[in-house]
Amino acid sequence: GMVLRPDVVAATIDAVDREDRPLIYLSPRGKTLTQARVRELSSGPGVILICGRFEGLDERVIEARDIEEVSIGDYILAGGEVAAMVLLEAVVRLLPGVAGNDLSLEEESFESGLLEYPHYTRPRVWEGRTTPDVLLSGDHGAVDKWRREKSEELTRIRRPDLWDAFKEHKEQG
Ligand code: 4H3
Repeated sequence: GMVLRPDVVAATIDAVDREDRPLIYLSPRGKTLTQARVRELSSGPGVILICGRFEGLDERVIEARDIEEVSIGDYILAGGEVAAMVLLEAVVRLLPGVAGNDLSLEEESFESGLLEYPHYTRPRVWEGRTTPDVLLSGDHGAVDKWRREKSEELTRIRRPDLWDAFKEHKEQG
């Protein structure tokens, strides 16, 4: 099949002023991107993203330029570009000054290790469905407790893998 030539890819990499930024090749062979890795990348000097098409890069340039392979999940795309945009968006939303980034990041899914609790807004009743009374009670302690319980229940039911990891982590402190 078609493979991108190592000399051409190396010349491209060598023409970039990359300082100490890691070279990341979006590839289904890579370690799956996690929020922990996203957080690390967001606190670093930046990244250089390499996107393949066809059968991707020649193995030798991956070795010679110490390219890290990262996957966004277990599926195949026609090219790495959309995967690169996924990584970019995940990282950029954590940068200081990006809209909403200081408000509630640590209470979101994966930062806590739990899935996010359900959200509600106006109107209080919509198509016969009501917002849970506790959320309108003004009792912040009760609201926090309800959210915590919903997060744990959702995680247990939908993501037993995350739930097991969460419990493991809690036991160790
Ligand atoms: C990344 C890239 C899936 C992912 C990708 C992923 C095409 C890489 C080609 C391109 C190679 C085949 N598919 N899961 N596809 O992150 O250049 O691997």
